[in-house]
Amino acid sequence: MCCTVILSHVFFLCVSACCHIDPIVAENWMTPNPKDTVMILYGVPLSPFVRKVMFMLDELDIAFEQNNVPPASDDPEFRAVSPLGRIPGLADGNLKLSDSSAICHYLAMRHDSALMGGDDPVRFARIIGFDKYADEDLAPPGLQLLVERVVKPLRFKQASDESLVEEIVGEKLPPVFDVLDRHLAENERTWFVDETFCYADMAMAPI
Ligand SMILES: N[C@@H](CCC(=O)N[C@@H](CS)C(=O)NCC(=O)O)C(=O)O
Repeated sequence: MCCTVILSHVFFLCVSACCHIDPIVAENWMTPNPKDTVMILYGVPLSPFVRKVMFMLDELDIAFEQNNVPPASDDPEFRAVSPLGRIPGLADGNLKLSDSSAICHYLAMRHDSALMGGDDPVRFARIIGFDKYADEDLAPPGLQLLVERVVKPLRFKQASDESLVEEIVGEKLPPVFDVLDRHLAENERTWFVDETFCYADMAMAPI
């Protein structure tokens, strides 16, 4: 075990040397600042993924500054946090994170919150399931609708594609919502996982 740790450290130092990465800098990149540092959230609140993180920050009562960068912005400060240009990104001192789920997990764990399910494995698994459902099943048609009905007309002064809107509303969204309606009806639940508000509800709500 000890040998594995030493070998992995040596490997990391060799890779760092070959790639000219200073291991101290690499470690700083991953090190959060003390809890009183003001975090910076990158991304406009129109994005449901940004709103999910805002939800979590608010629930945990964390003060933050918001840099309202649009998706795919070339702003170098933003690209240092989110290299692919996706929003949201979060900087907590030297720590830079992108992806709303990664950010929310980090925030909840750092603040020792039960919003991620605490130490109950079933609750945790259900929360992850809903997060992925929101991300992979609900978000694609939901975002398409947002683009057609909000972004195109308001931001780009373009007409929305009405046949696409019809397809999203008539065919793509109903089966995704049916699963959720059935789940809530069958289980007579107030919130998606159980009777307690948690991260799963934050993942669903913005979309
Ligand atoms: N799974 C990611 C999705 C983030 C995402 O796709 N954000 C969109 C805006 S809603 C974006 O930045 N798109 C720009 C791009 O993909 O270039 C998350 O949860 O953060």
